Amino acid sequence: MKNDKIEGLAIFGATPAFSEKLHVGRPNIGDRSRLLERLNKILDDRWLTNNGPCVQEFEKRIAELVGVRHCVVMCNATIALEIVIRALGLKGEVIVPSFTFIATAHALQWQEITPVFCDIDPQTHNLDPARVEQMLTSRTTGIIGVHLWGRACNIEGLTEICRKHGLRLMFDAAHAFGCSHQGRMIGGFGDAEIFSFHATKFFNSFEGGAVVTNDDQLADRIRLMKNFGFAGYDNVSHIGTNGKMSEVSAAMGLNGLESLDDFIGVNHRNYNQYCDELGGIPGISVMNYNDAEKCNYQYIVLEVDRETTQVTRDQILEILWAENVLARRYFYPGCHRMEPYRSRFPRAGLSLMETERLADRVLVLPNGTAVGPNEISQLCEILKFIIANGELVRDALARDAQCQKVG
Ligand code: T4K
Repeated sequence: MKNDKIEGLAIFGATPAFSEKLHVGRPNIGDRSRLLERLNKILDDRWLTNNGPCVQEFEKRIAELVGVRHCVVMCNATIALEIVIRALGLKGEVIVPSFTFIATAHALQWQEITPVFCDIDPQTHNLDPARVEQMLTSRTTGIIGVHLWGRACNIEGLTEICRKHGLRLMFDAAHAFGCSHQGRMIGGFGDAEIFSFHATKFFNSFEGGAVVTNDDQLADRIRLMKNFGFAGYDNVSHIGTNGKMSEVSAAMGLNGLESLDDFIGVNHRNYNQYCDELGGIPGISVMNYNDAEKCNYQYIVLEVDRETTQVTRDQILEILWAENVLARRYFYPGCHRMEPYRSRFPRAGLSLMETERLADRVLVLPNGTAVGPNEISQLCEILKFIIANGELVRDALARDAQCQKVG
């Protein structure tokens, strides 16, 4: 903090603490010269897409790392979700959390399948199996669990429900690359799991995603579907789309794999620092990762209890943005409060109380190789100052808002 007075905050006119913006999803790059070598080779070989050598190597490396029989990489995780949903023959209704990125729900609705939003366990932020069971109807064909923040959802509970009711089970593992559950890598559970390698993920291929599965027939179908249904030259055996990953993306992915441990190491170090600096502050808590599992530690998730802090999560967000810290409210306001779901299911919130409560409390802070210890210290100082002066800050913000209204 520039001084110990609230006038030292940028929102009240001071210079922002950071001259450059601190982002939540700043991409990790890895070894740049090695990447450029790979890109040059792609250009020299003039093989740019359609199951080229980089894609094949990338798929092999991921399958090995995750310990699954099949990996099919794709242009992004949303298309991968859509293709798996179709390949599994889902229809009617599918149970999903509302507290997730909108792609989880859209991948269903895009195919005229109804996403039925189910509430979460407030401790894990993931689907609550007891509530899932209450949402089943005769139209339910499957469940999509999301391993939010890279923490495994209740895989055993969901598996048991699917077994009992003859449902398909897939996982949106967009956040969970490099993470494990009870010592087994995430990727090998359910009928299939989907990773995202989008630029904002700790491990990226610019844009990209992958389906991983141990089901040979499903993998065959997915491979056909992501390539227009082509089973060979001039032979289309299936309806399909274009979900292919380009060689450039696969090269970036291969490059990232070589630095995977470094990326995770930096995330872990940053996470520990956040925990140390913010631990014990009343009214805010840093979501914990289980160190006994493999974690990618990508998301630094803060929960704000406004009754204690006196300032709301949104006011803290506003103050941070003024300081050039672009924290985010993932996954506010919940899918059910976005279109087309808000209009289709106006009463959904009644059964999503934990989702709504959490969506109003969560703040995600910057992490990754673009954030260093000094920046984290400075950011935490600002947070500590806000909380220590909660009432003063709240009243000053209210006065400012009043002045703006009058002005
Ligand atoms: N399922 C789940 C549970 C997901 O979280 C996601 C994606 C998916 C499925 C679908 O996966 P993909 O089809 O995308 O592979 C971002 C990402 O676009 C999205 O991929 C991700 N989840 C979601 C959690 O976050 P936004 O709206 O936050 O993106 P944006 O552009 O605001 O970027 C976030 C921050 O990162 C900004 O502060 C800017 C910074 N940034 C971003 C990009 C793209 C950079 O510094 N450099 C960059 O290149 O959605």
